[in-house]
Amino acid sequence: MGPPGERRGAGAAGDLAALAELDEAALLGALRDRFLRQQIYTDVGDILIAVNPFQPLQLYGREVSEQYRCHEKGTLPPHIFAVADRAYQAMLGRRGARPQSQCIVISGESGAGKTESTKLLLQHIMNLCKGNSQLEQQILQVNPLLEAFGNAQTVMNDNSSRFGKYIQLRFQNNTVRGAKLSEYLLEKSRVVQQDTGERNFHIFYYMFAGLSSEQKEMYGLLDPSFYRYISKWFGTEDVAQRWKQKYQEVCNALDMVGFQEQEQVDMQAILAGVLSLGNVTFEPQESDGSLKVSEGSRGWLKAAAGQFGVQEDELLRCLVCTMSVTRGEQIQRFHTQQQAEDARDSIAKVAYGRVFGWIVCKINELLAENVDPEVELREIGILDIFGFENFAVNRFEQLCINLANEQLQHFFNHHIFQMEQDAYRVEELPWETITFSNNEPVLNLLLAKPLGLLSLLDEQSAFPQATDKTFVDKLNSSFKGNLHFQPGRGRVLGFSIIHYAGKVQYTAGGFLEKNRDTLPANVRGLFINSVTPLLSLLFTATISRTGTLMPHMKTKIVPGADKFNSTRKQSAGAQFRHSLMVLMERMYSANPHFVRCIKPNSQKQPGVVDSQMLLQQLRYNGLLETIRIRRDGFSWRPSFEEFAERYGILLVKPDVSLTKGSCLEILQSTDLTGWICGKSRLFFKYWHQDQLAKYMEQLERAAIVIQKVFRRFRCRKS
Ligand code: AD9
Ligand code: MG
Repeated sequence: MGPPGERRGAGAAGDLAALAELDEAALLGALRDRFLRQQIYTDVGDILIAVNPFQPLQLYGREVSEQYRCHEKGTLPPHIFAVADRAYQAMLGRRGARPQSQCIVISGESGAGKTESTKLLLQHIMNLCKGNSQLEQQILQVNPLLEAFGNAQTVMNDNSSRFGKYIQLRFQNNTVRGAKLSEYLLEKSRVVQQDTGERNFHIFYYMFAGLSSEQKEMYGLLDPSFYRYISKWFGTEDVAQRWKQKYQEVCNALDMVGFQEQEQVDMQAILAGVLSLGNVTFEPQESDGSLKVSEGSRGWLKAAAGQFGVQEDELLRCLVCTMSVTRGEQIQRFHTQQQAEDARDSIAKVAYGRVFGWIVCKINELLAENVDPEVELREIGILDIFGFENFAVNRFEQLCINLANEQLQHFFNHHIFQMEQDAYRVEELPWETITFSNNEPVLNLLLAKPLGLLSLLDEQSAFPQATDKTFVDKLNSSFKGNLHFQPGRGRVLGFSIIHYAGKVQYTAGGFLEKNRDTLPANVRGLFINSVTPLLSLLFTATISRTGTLMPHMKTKIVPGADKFNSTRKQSAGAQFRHSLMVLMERMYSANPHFVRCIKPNSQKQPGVVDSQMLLQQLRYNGLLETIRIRRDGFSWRPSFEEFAERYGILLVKPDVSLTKGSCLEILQSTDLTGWICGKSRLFFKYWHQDQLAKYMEQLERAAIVIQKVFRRFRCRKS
């Protein structure tokens, strides 16, 4: 018996590990042909490749979901539901697996289909659980909320995730008991600035389309075209209709998650405040040259203060000057035009960021588990982060996003190549090493301490006199001759990094400021004293090391002496590095499943394949090497003990010893071929596990028949 695909013929194979010829052209051809026949899913052994169809396909109905429930690999075409099913069954320890936590890692560039895949995985897993408990429904329903506040249109994707998320579904036996959401690095800068062809977060547009005129009046909202932060373009009537519908979905989700009406009102008032604040501009006072609000934007300042529920003059003070206390004395320092504009934008970003953090907190409260302390808790984690990005202008955010993708690529390489090869070496099996492009050098360049890029950035951020220019100088001298680093060319201050997925040019402007991520002085005090209860709460809360909001510690702070600023907090880069580390730890402790999403063209068109683009993704995903290792390698490597314990039953005799001898006896009782016996473990191809599962099922069926016969026999006797 060979891999399942082989039996169906390699040409139409859903499993590329079964392809007879293996080179780039064959792989590209197979994927393209399948895609053009609307077969968007393809297996490479146990890894799923998903090519984005850019059109709704009839692939995800309830009946399909039922078909893939507890299915046997190879009997149905590759599907995202099959991955969910495998993870779920493996978590429960069915089909020959050891019961264990699982994680599903979805990767691919921006717009490749990660978020859609995540939703489908969740849908199928909830269906596997049963699909009708309140918690299961709630897990599915929080998504519109997250997308409205955390996604936006970019040039690469109309619904691009501007934050990363890891969803941990927690199970006891086969029932979901709770879920926890971790969010990573919301791209707050989008609130105040978007590049050509891009938009702000969806929620702002949904609000304008969905609010009634009375509501808009209540929030003090005018025509959307007035607001600088969102003034780009508003689209056609159709688009407005869709946004209106989306707004309704958001409201429903807010109700469902349990946001009080007052909280919802406050939240929208804060969003309105952010928009008004964005229109405030400054000009020098004639008397002393310090800044005042420009005549034309006085109204906006007043509106923002009203929407935030704070005093207008206090808000103004935060914008045009910094108050500090030195040796008991209050010192007032006036801002330059640039500093005032930066303060304005920082306030907008921090207010929005805290609203988002609070929503995630509330969702976590809603989905928190209700467990039986006697039963072991197991998890299925699903990781959906922002994909690799390479825009015309790449900033600090892109660097963090691409770092996360490097880390994931490393996780993939580690599981697919390194672990496999290490196992062969230890067991002294002959194996010509498969070369794969190891991205450790790039990770080192970014993460090493004390000389990696993020450390150098932190070092510079700690110097008040340092600038983006001194930071770049530092990089240029530290990374001279590094193969993955190139100094910037031309007039723009910047540098390039050669990532696993290609070279990206970064603009250094704003790196220091974004990394410091300081709250403008006195803002915390200002907002804590807001008459809008939610805003006050958001700023009394503390932010944990991992960036989650912990709303407690209600202490009043007197405006003017802001303690928050004086305590040193972690830089944005350090926080991100830390949360990535926590994430990786979680993932390394679980059994991984991989979904590699591929974007077939950059015009987001259905039925179109740009071969060059496809090829590039196959290359940097290391898919050719993956296929080889999955075809020639042995991805399942149980120890003798593990194997004999699980499959000893196939010998149908009492007391099977957990030794190599028993393992060989078991295997000889089957017709499995192609496995290898090492020094302490057995080496199997990925499909052997399915074949063994069949023997187990046969045995189970036989046992049931024997039981029935036995019962009938007993009945007759009595
Ligand atoms: V980003 O890194 O967040 O910018 P993703 O998450 O990889 O990116 P996303 O899932 O948002 O991409 O997919 C982009 C668009 O492709 C979606 O909005 C859909 O219009 C389209 N898409 C993706 N997958 C499917 C699918 N299985 N069926 C139909 C799909 N359309
Ligand atoms: Mg996404």
